[in-house]
Amino acid sequence: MIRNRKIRFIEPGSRPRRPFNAWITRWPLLGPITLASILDRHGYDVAVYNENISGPLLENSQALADICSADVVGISIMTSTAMRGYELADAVRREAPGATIAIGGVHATFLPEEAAGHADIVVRGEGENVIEDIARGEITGGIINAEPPKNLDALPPINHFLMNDFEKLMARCRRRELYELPAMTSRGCPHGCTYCSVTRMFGRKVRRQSVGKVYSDLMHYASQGFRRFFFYDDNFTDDRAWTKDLLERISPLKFRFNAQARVDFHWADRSRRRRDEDLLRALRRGGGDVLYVGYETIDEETARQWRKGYRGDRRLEQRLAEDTRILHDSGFWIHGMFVLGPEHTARTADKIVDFAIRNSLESMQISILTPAPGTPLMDQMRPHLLFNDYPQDWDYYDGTHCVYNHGRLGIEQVQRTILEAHQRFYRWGLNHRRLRAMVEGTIPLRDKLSLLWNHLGIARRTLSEWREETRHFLELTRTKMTNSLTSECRESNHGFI
Ligand code: B12
Ligand code: SF4
Repeated sequence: MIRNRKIRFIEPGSRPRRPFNAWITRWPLLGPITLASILDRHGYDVAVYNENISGPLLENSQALADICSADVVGISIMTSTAMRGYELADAVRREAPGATIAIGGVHATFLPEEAAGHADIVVRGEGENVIEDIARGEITGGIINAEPPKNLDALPPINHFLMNDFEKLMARCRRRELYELPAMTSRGCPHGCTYCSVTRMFGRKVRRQSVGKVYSDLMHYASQGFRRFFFYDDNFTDDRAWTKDLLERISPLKFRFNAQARVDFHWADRSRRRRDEDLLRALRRGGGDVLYVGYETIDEETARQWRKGYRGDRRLEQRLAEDTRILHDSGFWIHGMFVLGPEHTARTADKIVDFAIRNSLESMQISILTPAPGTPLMDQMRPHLLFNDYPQDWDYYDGTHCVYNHGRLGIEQVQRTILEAHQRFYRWGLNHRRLRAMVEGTIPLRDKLSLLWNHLGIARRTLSEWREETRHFLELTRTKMTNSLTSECRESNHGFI
């Protein structure tokens, strides 16, 4: 009976020309694949379509026929993919009126009524505890508040091969062992940054898998030929004892991994006197080599305002430089993530790039502070939003488009500033640290050259598409501004214009 139930999940594609598409096409969201893995284990006929990997589904008649013949179609949306998700849901509804459409994901969690306009079922929160009821046909409609799974050890290892065209993605990476296979060992974050959806979505109390469970999942992935991982955890190093324990267990296996961490995670005390050398060593020995570091800002006042929780007495910039040096001395490649807010100017972006170049960050990105539904920032910014024609304007809520009237710079200048900042940084292309990383380390030179070639190619393509996107976005902004001025005039002229 269950075996006859056919379930298809979809991760809608990122909009063309979105600057970070090269990475989005590499790393799928884990939500749909996790839910599919649960159903697969229970014997359902299940598959995941990821438009970032397979291309536009509405132009793929074979994929569309497969999706439309499913009993349940589950669509996962974040804010920047919400509109595309609705387009897909509407198309499935037209083609296959009998299929049950379920929408979930972080955007649907905070705007369930909007999503309900395109689906039979909207799931708020984590879907593990309700997905089987939906698949079995026991839940057929409504907005469901799902209880989060308490015991993450009960989840099966993720079956990435349930994703259609996963092999195509592997082929792009030349060899399976070079692909950073996504994994996630925890849910939730103890911090509460005003712009972030994570604590509101997954909670402040972090739920973590046991070291034994993570170890056995990694061994399972290794048996499929994977040797590199990307731990999607929002703060991989937060629980020191757990992190050391895991890394000690996996160090003999010689895996490599990327992870997200705070820049100051290596201090064992709040006054920055005692360094946690054991943790740094364990990270290296366990195979950590790329760290995604959310610096967000190098400016004291902004750090306070955004509740970054940086500690210490000296100037923030000096402390961040010291932290960066410590991470570099331990051999990590650092991708620095920064944010430009409404209180900032072009000078702020310049200072960030100076900081990134001076401290030899291997790569970096500056995002535009963007409000997401359900966050305190959204409440503060609502009156200033120019892009508020929903759902289509959600397309621009991706941190690379300024969706509000930026009081200090104006939207046009923000866009130019952000683009020029990246151009300036990436013009340096090969900094000495990257060159050194090329010659040192364990990856064969041939693979390094190909990785480097890929990275440079991605940077070049990304910047050229970004210039094009900026032109398009600025035209749209001008039209919106003219329309909003015209309607203000109309109101002040009592409708005579
Ligand atoms: C990995 C990651 C990325 C990767 C890959 C993303 C991709 N393919 O889109 C990269 C680095 C490229 C990236 C980019 C971006 N990201 Co990101 N990313 C993440 C991260 C760290 C993990 C995602 C994940 O796999 N989570 C774990 C799984 C289990 O959770 P989930 O996918 O949400 O699924 C659960 C539920 O949502 C639900 N569910 C989901 N789908 C469905 C479907 C059905 C039918 C049901 C029933 C339930 C259900 O059940 C699932 C299981 O519990 C999250 C933070 C986080 N902790 O989730 C941010 C996050 C998703 N990203 C975020 C943002 C803002 C971005 C960017 C806009 C940032 C930028 N400036 O570049 C871009 C845009 C990407 C895009 N697609 O357009 C925000 C999204 C906020 C929002 N409201 O949309 C998040 C939440 C982080 C944050 N700080 O708030 N990201
Ligand atoms: S930005 Fe990072 S540290 Fe802040 S709440 Fe979100 S996940 Fe936690």
